[in-house]
Formats: sequence, C-alpha cells, structure tokens
Amino acid sequence: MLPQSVIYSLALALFANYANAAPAPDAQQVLLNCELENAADIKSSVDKTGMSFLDSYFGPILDGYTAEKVTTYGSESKKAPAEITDPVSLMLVRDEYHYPDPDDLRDLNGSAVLYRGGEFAGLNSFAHLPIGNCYDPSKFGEETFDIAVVGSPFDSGVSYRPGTRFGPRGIRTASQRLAGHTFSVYDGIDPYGSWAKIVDCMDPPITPLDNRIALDQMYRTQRAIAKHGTTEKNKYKVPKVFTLGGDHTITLPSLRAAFENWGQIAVIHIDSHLDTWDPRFFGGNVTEYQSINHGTYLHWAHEKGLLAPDACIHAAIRGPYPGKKDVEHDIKCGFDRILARDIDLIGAQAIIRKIRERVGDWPVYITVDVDSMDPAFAPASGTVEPGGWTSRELLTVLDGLKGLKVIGGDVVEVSPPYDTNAELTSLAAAQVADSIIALMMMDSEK
Ligand SMILES: [Mn+2]
Repeated sequence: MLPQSVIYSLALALFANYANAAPAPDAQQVLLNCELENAADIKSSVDKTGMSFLDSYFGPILDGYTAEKVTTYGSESKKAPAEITDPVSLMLVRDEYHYPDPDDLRDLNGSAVLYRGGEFAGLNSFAHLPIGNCYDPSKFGEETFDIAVVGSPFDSGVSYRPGTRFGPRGIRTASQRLAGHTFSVYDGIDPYGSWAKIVDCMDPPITPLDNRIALDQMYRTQRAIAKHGTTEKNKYKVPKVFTLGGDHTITLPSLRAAFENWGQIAVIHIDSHLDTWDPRFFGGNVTEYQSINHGTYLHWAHEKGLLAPDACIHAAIRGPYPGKKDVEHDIKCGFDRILARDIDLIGAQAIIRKIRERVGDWPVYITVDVDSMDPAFAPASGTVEPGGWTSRELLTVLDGLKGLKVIGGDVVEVSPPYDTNAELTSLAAAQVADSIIALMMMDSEK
C-alpha cells in the first residue's frame, strides 16, 4: 500500500541528510540480499579485504566452514551440518554500503522491500490491505474483489461493558504485523499474498443513537459490498465479507445480507454465551426496540428464517443461563452446543469433527465472540466469563475447519477501552480474523 505523501516528504528529508553525510555513491550500487539474483552477485558485494561481517567478529574460522572440516574436528559419528550454499554472512558489507540514490523511492513507494518497517507505515487498514471503494454504486460492476474486510463500529446493543464501537480500529491496529510475505507455520497459507484480492472497506458511519437505523445502516453496507463482482480466479460471483465488530448484535445485519446471496446459513458461533435468548426474557418484553440486542440476535436470525435448520452450533459455551428453558429454546433455534471444558474432556480434534459434521455442506458463517477466550487472553470483551479457551485452542479449532464452505464471518465484542496496554484482546481478535479470512479465501478458489 502506498504510504501517504506526508510520510514521503519526511522520509525524503531524512534521506537528504543521510545522502549529505555519506560519501557520494560510486557506480557500484550495493543492494541488499533480497535484490541480488545469485550467490556470485553476493560475493561481488563482499568488501575488498574478502572479510565478511561475521569474519570481522569471529575471525576467518567460518570462512572455510566445510562438511569435511566439521567431521574431523568433532567425533567421527557426528553428523556434519548441511553446507550453506547461499551464505548470509557474505551479504553483510557494512563499510561498503552506500545509501540509495536520493531519487530512488522504491522502498518508500512500496515497489520493493529493501528494509523492514512497513509494519508501521501507511493508513491503518486491516493487515495493510488496500482500501476499497466500496460504497459508490457507479463502481459496483467495475471494482472487483474476492473478500472485503469491513468494520461495524457499534456498541448500543451490549448489556454490560460498552466500547466495542472502537473495536474495528483496535483490531486494525493490532493487525499491522499481518501483511503478506508471511506464511502460517501450520498450513503454509498467506491469504494476503494469495490469488485473492482482499480489500478493506473501512468503517461506514453507524449511528449510536438509534439501533433501528444503525442495524439498517450495517445491513445496507454489507449488501453494497456484495454487489461488487469477484476476480477471475474466484469460483463465486459474490465477494465474501468479514466484519470487525462491534458488539455481537452486528452479526444479525451481516447474516441478513449474506442470506440474500447464499441462502440459509449454518452458523458456527464461538462464544461463552448462547445468544439465542428469547427476547421476551433477555432484555426485552418491554419494547420491541430493546428486544434486539447482543444476547438475542441469533433468536431473530432463526425467526427470520436466515439459519439452516438444525445445522448451527455453538462452541466454548460456559456463561450461566438466565432461565431454565434456555437450552430448549436454543435447540428450537437450530443449535447444538460444545461447552468450554470440552476442550479438556474431548479435545480440539473431537470438537472440530463435531462442528464439521453439524454444518455439513451448508454455506457457513463463523462468528467469534472474543469472550469465548478466557479473560487472561481476551480481557476486553463485553461480558467476560472466566474458564474460557486459550487463544491457541481457539485458533486450533478455527484452522481445523479448512474445507468448509465458509462464506462469511466476524470477530466481535472487542472493547479497546478495557484492553491492556499490550493490546491482548485486539491481538487475539486480529489473529482470529486472519484464520477465518484464510478459510474464506481457500473455499473461493476455482
Ligand atoms: Mn456473543
């Protein structure tokens, strides 16, 4: 992504200083290793004494480092280490290094990665994704993408801790180290460097003063995003949407918009609470307005016919039930339940199997409330419940869902004002988003 012009000018000013202090560059411009095509180029960049950077610290012992020398040096049975054919030590040529030409802007405009530091640069989009032009109807047929990340900055449906209106920006800030050029150690996947075009549609304005209008704004946002076509390598015509919450109420408008494109949806709901509560008992029974909130939205999704019958499932459940009939009501809404302690009793593999069997071939929407995790890992959520999953356990379960038809998802209930200085909750949420986006990407590939 292009850094802003302000960053350009600051960096150029810095460069000007360096350029003045350093000797004038000669014809042989020394570049970093990533720019060099083969080992011969690297050798030609070694300084004139033939000493590499490491040699200057440790002496030339490493210079003749061969398999033969190692076997005679140690015991006979000692296995020689593999010879390094592309020795990094030859790359480090300190005294000979020349700063780039003052007009060389490749590292500043993003066309080459010469140095680290991109993590802090540019606008605060999710994982440094390009920002999409998502809400201009004249671009619907023109600007295509495969997955859109969008924020739903909303917290007027929460029953306990507020602050999730700042969730999207918190998660984006915590996501800055997710940025292409990195591959998961578990499955080798890098969704941002893959075939898929993924954009950040940023946050539309959502009113905090009337939930009816806010829910409609979020629904129209999701609907507009889905009107953009997809790229050539996508087997679907409709882009998928991943939403950064927001309190959990935001899942309802997302499901409503997704239903229009994908039909009935199997929801995998990872949360400490059921969230299918009968609105007559949870917060409602006074006005219709208050009957739609972060504890009842799944009831409404069921009542409006958005959910695949008997194909939805909760996981990490442990919050107390407000009433004795809650589980009965939950079953009527089409859900099965995996409890938080099942991770210890039956393990992640059995949980993954149970989820996969439950949702089958239905289009799947994965919604993760960060209160599914223990407060030790996600302290800043709307309604914290001790005894939850670790962030690792949650990510293990999510990554185990590879191959399902994941058409959308969200991570919700991140309230940055309650987070630690170390951004624990937002960091965990960003990683959850990363895992679900990867599932969405893999399913879309032709
Ligand atoms: Mn929830």
